Amino acid sequence: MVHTRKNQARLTSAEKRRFVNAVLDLKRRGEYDEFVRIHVEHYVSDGEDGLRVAHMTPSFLPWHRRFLLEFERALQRLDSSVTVPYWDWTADRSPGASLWGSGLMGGNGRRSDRQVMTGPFARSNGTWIITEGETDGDFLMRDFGRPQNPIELPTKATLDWAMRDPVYDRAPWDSTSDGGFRNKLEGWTSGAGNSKWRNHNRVHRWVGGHMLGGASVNDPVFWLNHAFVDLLWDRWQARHPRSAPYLPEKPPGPGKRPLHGRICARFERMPPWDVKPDELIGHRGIYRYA
Ligand SMILES: [Cu+2]
Repeated sequence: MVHTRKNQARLTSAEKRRFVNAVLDLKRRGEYDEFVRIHVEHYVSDGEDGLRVAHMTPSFLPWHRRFLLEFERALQRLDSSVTVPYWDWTADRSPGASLWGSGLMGGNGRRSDRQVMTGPFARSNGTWIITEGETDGDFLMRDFGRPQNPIELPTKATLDWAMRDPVYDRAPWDSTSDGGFRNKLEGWTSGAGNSKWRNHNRVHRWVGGHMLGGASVNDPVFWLNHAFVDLLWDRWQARHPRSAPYLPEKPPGPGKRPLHGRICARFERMPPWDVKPDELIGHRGIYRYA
């Protein structure tokens, strides 16, 4: 059956409760931390060696699509009514948004140690204990808007600038790609200061705390950000029906150092699932966005 992912702002309190309970249940079973580990393991950047499958790479979108699906399936094994909601950060832009209420994500970290004190993921509730990734403590941390060096969530205009680009991605297919929808949405730039972070990356910066690094999955809002990013790939395809939905088609050849073996072309397999970007270009028959 096709399931529907909804905007978090339109969830009923019962839907929020069921989503949160399934996430907490997954955590108690030890399965949640497996998702944190997978994300940490696949966090390879330009400057490192090896295949970049998840970030700074064309397969940023299909890799996270599959990652979300795995997570959603795990939740649905516990409660078949649950789907991953999405956070439209061009609309819900303040710490007062219902997203951060105690029925869903809980609020900001406190000033002293950035520890989240409200909602289901507060350490004091006893379930949300951080075990994966480097942290100052075993509690979830957030630092909304980074008051010591303020940053805003991405604007509609910056998102539209990414959505307008008719080319999926461009060589050198990394964080320095100077055009192409993928990097404009993922958000790496050569800019300085606050202009360094755009769209998806800027959301991670704005939330702060655990959302900053490879262990960002420790903050459940990770999934709501990525569900919106996933929806944006759909919208981009609908807006550019004549564009290739994924690039590159073919892997860069052995002569093309340093690209060879660093990225996944359309028909190459993405670890850890043995699935090709091509198989994740659509999701009809699995889920839809409302
Ligand atoms: Cu990621």
